[in-house]
Amino acid sequence: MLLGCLATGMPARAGTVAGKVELIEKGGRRASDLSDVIVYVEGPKAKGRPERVTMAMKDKAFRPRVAAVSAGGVVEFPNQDPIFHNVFSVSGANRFDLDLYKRPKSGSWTFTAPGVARVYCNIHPQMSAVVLVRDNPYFTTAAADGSFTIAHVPAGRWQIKAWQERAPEASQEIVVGADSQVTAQLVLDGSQFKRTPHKNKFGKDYKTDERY
Ligand SMILES: [Cu+2]
Repeated sequence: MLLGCLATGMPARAGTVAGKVELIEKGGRRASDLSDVIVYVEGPKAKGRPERVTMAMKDKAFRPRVAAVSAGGVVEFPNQDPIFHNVFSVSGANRFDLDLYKRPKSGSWTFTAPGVARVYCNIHPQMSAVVLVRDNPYFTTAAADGSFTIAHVPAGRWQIKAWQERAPEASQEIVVGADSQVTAQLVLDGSQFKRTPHKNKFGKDYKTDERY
């Protein structure tokens, strides 16, 4: 058993964190689809397994719009539209620019810096996505009904956090024991959210006419 744990890189003393997340939208309404919420454990530092996540560009939108990887994870950005897109980010150390390509070409980026990387298209201002880069592999995307399960979390006292782009992070302290399950309930408050326009890759406003 111990050998097996070492071989897979999983902690020998670990438990499961499960629970539910809710999101309060503007006007106090509860969100009915929570599948763009990332839930993660903060505290334990561990290298993730090599990951490759796909975020396609289709009908001038990123699909999915939100993804999480551990540092060193690769996100693939295939263009499934017959028009050019230009994926880029100016988020700190995760800054990148994949330049112009269209279907059937694809580009990818290795995200190395833990944090929130905001991803845009330099041509279409309405295209936006987020890659949450973590310093451990203990994260998951919530199900549409808000439920989540994170397995193999090392034993210890940590914070469980929920992230969604329209709300400040929600967090709760958890104590994970070996071979046990901890339950968490997280409520995100997105009632104060205000959308602000972003700049293009040159730090300028977008022009309204699309040239490609
Ligand atoms: Cu585009």
